[in-house]
Amino acid sequence: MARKSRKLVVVSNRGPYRHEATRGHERWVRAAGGLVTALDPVLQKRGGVWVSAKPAKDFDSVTVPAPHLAYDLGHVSLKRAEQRGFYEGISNAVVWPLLHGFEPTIQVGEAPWSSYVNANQEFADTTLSTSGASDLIWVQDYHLMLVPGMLRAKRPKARIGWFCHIPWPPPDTFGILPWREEILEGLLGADILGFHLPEYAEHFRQCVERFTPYRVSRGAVQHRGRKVKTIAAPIGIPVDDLQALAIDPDVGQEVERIRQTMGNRQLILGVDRLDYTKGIPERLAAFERLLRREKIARTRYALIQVMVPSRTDVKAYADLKEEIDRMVGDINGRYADTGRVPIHYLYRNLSQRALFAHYRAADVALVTPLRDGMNLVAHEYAAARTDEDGVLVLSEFAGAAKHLKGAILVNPYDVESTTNAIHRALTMKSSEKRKRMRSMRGEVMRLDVHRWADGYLAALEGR
Ligand code: ADQ
Repeated sequence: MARKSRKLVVVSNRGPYRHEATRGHERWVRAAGGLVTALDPVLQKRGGVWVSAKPAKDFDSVTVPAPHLAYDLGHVSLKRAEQRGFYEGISNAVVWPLLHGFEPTIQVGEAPWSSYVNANQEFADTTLSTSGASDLIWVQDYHLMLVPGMLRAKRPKARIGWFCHIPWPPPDTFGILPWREEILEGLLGADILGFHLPEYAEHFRQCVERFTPYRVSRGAVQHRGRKVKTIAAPIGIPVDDLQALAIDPDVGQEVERIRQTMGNRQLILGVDRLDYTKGIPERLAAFERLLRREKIARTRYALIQVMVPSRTDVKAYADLKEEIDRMVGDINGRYADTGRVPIHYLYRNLSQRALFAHYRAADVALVTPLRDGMNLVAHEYAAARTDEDGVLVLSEFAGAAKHLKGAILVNPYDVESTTNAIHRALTMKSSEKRKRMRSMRGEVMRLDVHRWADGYLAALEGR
């Protein structure tokens, strides 16, 4: 079968696992975040190689049992200074905010662009030495936008894909980047460029038309005698595995424990990487308004906010952490009674089991990013609710909103209407909840991550 014979080589900045062995004590950790959630099950199923940066000791991670890895790990070693410039300086302080449309947050000029170029070259070199001419190479995300071009220069006939896990903005925003032409040129080294939504792909093509001499027609760019296709490929989650986890009896016991601990109040849940794109302060403000407005809210409702520490070395993230700490303290100080606080705030990773127990225990999930490529927490919540209970309040600015029509959609900048949406979710009739959840679950199954990968890789192989 031609399909199985081509080895898959995934290339991303952050890899899936790190193994530690200190004084006879072994520990495996798995990286937190959407990219690993999505791609690990794909590689576990297909096999192949995952090339990534050698993980730093302090990366955002969850301790996991030793995995049975069905694929190989390849590592790129970057010098500390180069890693800082490339990862913190350019990728996270400039490219991430800009592609999310947060222009005022970008900090151009603090790190040299050469660190991004050099790091991308290291990734390209390791990929070339780890792969063969007929392998499928699938580069991931905004850290590695020059890698497709660097691979193409050495291997003109290779099949190279790139996938964008975050939004792609219109040309007026993208055009702010001082290195816009180089980035587009780098990406156009690929055969297939994938985006979550048609509108992100459309924005990308508009950027090509504005900032390069290449012609765009019918979803493809004519690049130096080759055709580069742009496609919308909305990502999903490994639905079968996660549904099995959701109905595991241990998870069921944990659900009971959470409910009892929370005094059988109705539970509202937020789960995020700590990031300013996720709209956490706005969400806290909406919950505060509910507490202020409805006297009974204090005794009846509780918010559990779980946040994974993320990018703690970038200033904007440290500032946000302080702001959230202060808000949670203020709200709890004002509305708590002895033995009962309105916001339970966990600043750490949960194991997948604990996370799914929280999804099952939550009457309402709040997924209210200010901008998000897709958002897999929304998918996970629906997958966990095999009981067809629970309501999702979802930002219209998450890619997931284009798919999960059973959610209550909100504009997270509009605090008042978010408060109303939370209230509506908490008081919704069971029959309406069931109807909405059923529709979302159908869509989450349709967007299963294995289908996503099969569809993308079929396009990459030209099938
Ligand atoms: P992220 O910004 O990381 O991903 P998201 O898609 O929501 O966002 O994925 C987060 C993942 O981390 C989920 O699988 C969630 O379960 C996990 N997680 C979050 N908080 C956790 C906690 N406290 N403990 C344990 N696990 C936790 C990027 C883009 C998204 C896009 C994905 C995939 O920003 O828009 O959906 O890539 O393409």
